[in-house]
Amino acid sequence: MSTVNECPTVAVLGLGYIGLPTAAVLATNGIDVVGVDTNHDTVEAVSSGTVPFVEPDLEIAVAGAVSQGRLTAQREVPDVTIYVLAVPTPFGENHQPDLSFVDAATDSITPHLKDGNLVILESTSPPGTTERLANRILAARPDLSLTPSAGTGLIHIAHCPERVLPGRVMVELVTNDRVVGGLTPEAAGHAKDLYQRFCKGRVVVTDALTAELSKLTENAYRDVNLAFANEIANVAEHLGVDPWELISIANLHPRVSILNPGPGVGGHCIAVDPWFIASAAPAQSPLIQTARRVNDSRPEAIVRTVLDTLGDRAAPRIAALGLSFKADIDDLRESPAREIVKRLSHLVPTAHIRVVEPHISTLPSDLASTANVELSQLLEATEDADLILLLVDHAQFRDLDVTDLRLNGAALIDTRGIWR
Ligand code: SAJ
Repeated sequence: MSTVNECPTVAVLGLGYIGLPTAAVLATNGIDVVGVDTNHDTVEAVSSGTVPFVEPDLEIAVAGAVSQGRLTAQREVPDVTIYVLAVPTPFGENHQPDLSFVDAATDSITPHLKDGNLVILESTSPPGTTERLANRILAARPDLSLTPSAGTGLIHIAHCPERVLPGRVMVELVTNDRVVGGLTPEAAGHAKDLYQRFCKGRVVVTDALTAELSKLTENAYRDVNLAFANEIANVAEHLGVDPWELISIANLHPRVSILNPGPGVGGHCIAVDPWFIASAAPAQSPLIQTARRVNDSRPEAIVRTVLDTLGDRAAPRIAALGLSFKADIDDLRESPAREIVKRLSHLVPTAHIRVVEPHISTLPSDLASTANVELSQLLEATEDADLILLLVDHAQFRDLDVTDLRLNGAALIDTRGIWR
């Protein structure tokens, strides 16, 4: 049997935080890759070798792959041998998974599928999504099947969840171990062959359901650990203890390793994925659901601290440092910093909130439409501030001389513990 990987051509659907780096790494490793995105601006940006978001070392990889002709971008789905789906999997009402992007991407490739093609779902997905994808394809294409059968073409389908850390994507894509879950062992084998072209870590093979759940388990594990740190911070702050000193002392124990508390847990992964477990097994996942709620309540705790600190000060000037969901990136998705600024702007309408976010050039629409919030520069925001609220530990803020800020007489709330 000829394998799909002898001389593969790959289409990556979704040129976002995961799809574009994956497309670039595949192309850099000698594979012809077509990036597909429904967003015209994204297609234009990638076609000209640029990157529409911040991720270290990505632009140089994209520019190189585009200039070599290995990576192209377009809105139409091409005929290739391997389709990689890297589209969003958000949640909707009541934290129920929204698979509309997966469905749309599936439907868009279905007419193009041919005997021997491989479809890989990379999007972090609720249990059963890979099977659902297969059923959708097979319902529309009765001429295809997952196992050899007379009169039908063979289609291979696998799930290979991404596990890379934003900010380190280009490194971790290559060095992390990968898990490949096939709907059939043959599908898993073909997917493994593809990832082994660039992945220096182990490529572990399993079934699709286990692969789906493994990714969700990893992020739920981290979320539960973050919830512990944030709950300890709540306890410490309530009792007048410095949470970072407390945790650093507790961490001296050889079998204790508590994470850093913060203003909450954001991003499109850890703040979302545990709900996919909760949705699939609600009665079996009380700890995971409680952890989500603990982390989701942290912005409210920070807002209360800010209100207590401001007291009855009239028309307070607040410098809010950072808006992204974590350090040194521009991603505002599910960002607790953004949530805190939004709540403050509503709760203290007389406040003037200057947001300093070095990685963006315009405020997101929910804040831009708020009269008392503006995007500002560090010095401008802090020089006459009544309160400096550190929300994200960007390098630019870590390197600040905090003594200078204090000299201006502003109150200081450091939600990341970087200026202790
Ligand atoms: N955070 C803290 N304290 C810490 C560490 C993180 O408050 O000590 C906060 C961050 O500020 C952020 C949130 O937690 O708001 C999540 O950040 P993160 O760096 O822990 O993780 P993500 O969301 O950037 O990436 C995670 C990673 N998963 C795990 O580490 C298990 C990554 O490997 C996944 O690929 C990614 O989710 C994903 O795409 O699912």
